[in-house]
Formats: sequence, structure tokens, C-alpha cells
Amino acid sequence: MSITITAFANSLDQGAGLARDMIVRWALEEVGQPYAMRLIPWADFKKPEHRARNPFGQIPTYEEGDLILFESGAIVLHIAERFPGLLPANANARARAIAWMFAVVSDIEPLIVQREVMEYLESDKAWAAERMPLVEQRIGDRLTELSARLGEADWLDGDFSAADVLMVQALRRIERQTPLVEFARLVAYMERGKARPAFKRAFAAQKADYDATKD
Ligand code: GTB
Repeated sequence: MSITITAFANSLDQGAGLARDMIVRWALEEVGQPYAMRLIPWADFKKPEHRARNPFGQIPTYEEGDLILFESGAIVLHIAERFPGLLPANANARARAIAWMFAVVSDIEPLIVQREVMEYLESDKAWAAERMPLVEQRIGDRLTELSARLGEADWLDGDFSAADVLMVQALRRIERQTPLVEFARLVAYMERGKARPAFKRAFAAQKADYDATKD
């Protein structure tokens, strides 16, 4: 059954592979599934046709036969359950990998989004200079905890899993805001993710789409 995912045409990330279609592309590359892209122009995101795929008019979305999904975490979980390669067979290890997926979307990403909202939408507010260090402190505290848990391990819990796809992408986004110099283990972890052939294929594909559609 063919798979189609959506992304921005002329992506805001300028081919840096930081918009969330990269998460889905990477997961599909890991499980060896081909996919088609629907690149949506800026003018069309909030139109009914796209809202039928995603009620919030956002990317990415995922179409496979009758199934239409939104939310990158849910899409990656679906891919990992549908095709072998991204979740362990052992039931307990699988449950732990899924717990890590939820940890990324509920305990890590909101901090990143808070930081981005402050930087791009609230920097002119009187309280911005006072609040930003608090937001950055929260990110730093969470990364300290994450680094302590990762320790010397290659991946979050045993073998590489869907959770690592989500976590590496979250760290790549944090790195763009705040260099991770204090977190050598997290940098090494992120680099291991980026060295995977599936990551490289996904990155090249999104870059090619950006180059083909940029203004
Ligand atoms: N929780 C949803 C999910 O995980 O799927 C969040 C989806 C989301 O935020 N999508 C963004 C979007 O569609 C694009 S990825 N925004 C348009 C809108 O809300 O109207 C977020 C993103 C955008 C740009 C960069 N960048 O330029 O580096 C990075 C990440």
C-alpha cells in the first residue's frame, strides 16, 4: 500500500531537516518503506483540503490507503507497529521504548516549543528578558537528567528504536537554539543518530525537496 506524507514546500527550515516531516521520513527510511511527498505551499495549509488531514492545518500528515494520520509521534508509532525494525519484539522492552516516545513528546518537546515561542513571538514583551533564563534553565535541567540516564549507552533503551528517532530530532532542534557543548554524551548520541544511513537518506530527500521548491 503506498504511503504519502506532507511537508512544507519551501520549508521554513531551509533544508536543515528540522521541520517534523523529517521525523516521519527518517522512520520510513529505517523500516525500508518507500513514500511519496505532498509538498504544500504556504498559502494552502489552513485550507479545508489540508485540514481534512490535520485539524490544526499543520504538517506532517501520513496517508496509507484509507488511513490518514496527523501528529508526528503517533505517525512514527504507527510506522513502528506496522513495519519491523523500530520497536523491540520483547513486550517489556517495547513498552519501555513507547514510554520514551511519550517522554520526548510530553517532557522534552514542550520545552523546545516554549523556547521558540519566546524567541520568535514574545521577544518584544517587557518580561521576555527576565523569563528567558528560566526557560533555558528548565531545558538545561532536563538535558542533565537525560544525559545522566543515557550514560555510556548508545541508545535510550537497548537497541535503536522509534524513540531514538524522536529524541535525536528533538535534540537537533534544541541544538539550533542552544549549543549542547555542556552535554558531550548527548552530542555523541545525536551524532550516532545522524550517522545512520536512514537518517542520511531522509535528510538528503528533504533537502532535495527544499532545493526544488525554494523561492
Ligand atoms: N505536535 C505536532 C506534530 O508533532 O506533528 C506539531 C506539528 C507542527 O508543529 N508542525 C509545524 C507546522 O505545521 C511544522 S514542524 N507549523 C505550521 C502551523 O502551525 O501553521 C515545526 C517546525 C517548523 C519549522 C522549523 N524550522 O524552521 O527549523 C522547525 C520545526
